[in-house]
Amino acid sequence: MQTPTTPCPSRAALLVIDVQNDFIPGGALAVPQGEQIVPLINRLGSHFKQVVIAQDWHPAGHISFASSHEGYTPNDSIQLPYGPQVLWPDHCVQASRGAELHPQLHLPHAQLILRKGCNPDIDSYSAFVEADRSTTTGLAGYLSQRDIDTVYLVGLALDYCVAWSALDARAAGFNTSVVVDACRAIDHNGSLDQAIRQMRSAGVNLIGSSELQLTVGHR
Ligand code: VGL
Ligand code: ZN
Repeated sequence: MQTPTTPCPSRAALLVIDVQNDFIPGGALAVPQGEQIVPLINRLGSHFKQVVIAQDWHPAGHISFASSHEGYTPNDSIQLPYGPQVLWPDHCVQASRGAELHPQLHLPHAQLILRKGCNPDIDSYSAFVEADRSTTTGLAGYLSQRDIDTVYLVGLALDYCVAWSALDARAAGFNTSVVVDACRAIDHNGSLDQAIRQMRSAGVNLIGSSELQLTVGHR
């Protein structure tokens, strides 16, 4: 009757990406409807034994902030030593209210909160590898050492941090699915279409939460 989308759910982890005040309407880098995914993420999370929460966590004056570059405004793009960088409003500054996880996010059994984007000179959309494409966060090693071979991603924003994390999870060899209805996108300048194309061609599964088999228990 039920067809699992993953061959071995007990070796799966849920990766909850950047569900933080600054990415919710009212925050500094609001993702439209970002608040709507929180109840679904809580429900999905309760079925996973392994939950990892990623948190965008920038020092003040971070290189990805438009305010750090004279004459630039948010959504401009600049060239940095590691490649093109979109400039953002100041957001998720370490220890600020905006950087806190959404107050309704309820994942008490999550064992790892991974903070990324902490390097003042390198952005990190991905929870696995920073934007220089070589500095790792250690997350792939953490998951492998816990015998995880499958990851499901949810959170914000689908076209930036979720997509980059999913692509890197796939590149690191994990079976990788993005639960699309548990994500919301920024979607500027075609970023969402591009992210979806890239994920598809890399072998990332794009699924709906109803396709996730929850009753046979990840927990
Ligand atoms: C994000 C832009 C800048 C995200 C983080 O979480 O998708 N987007 N920093
Ligand atoms: Zn950021």
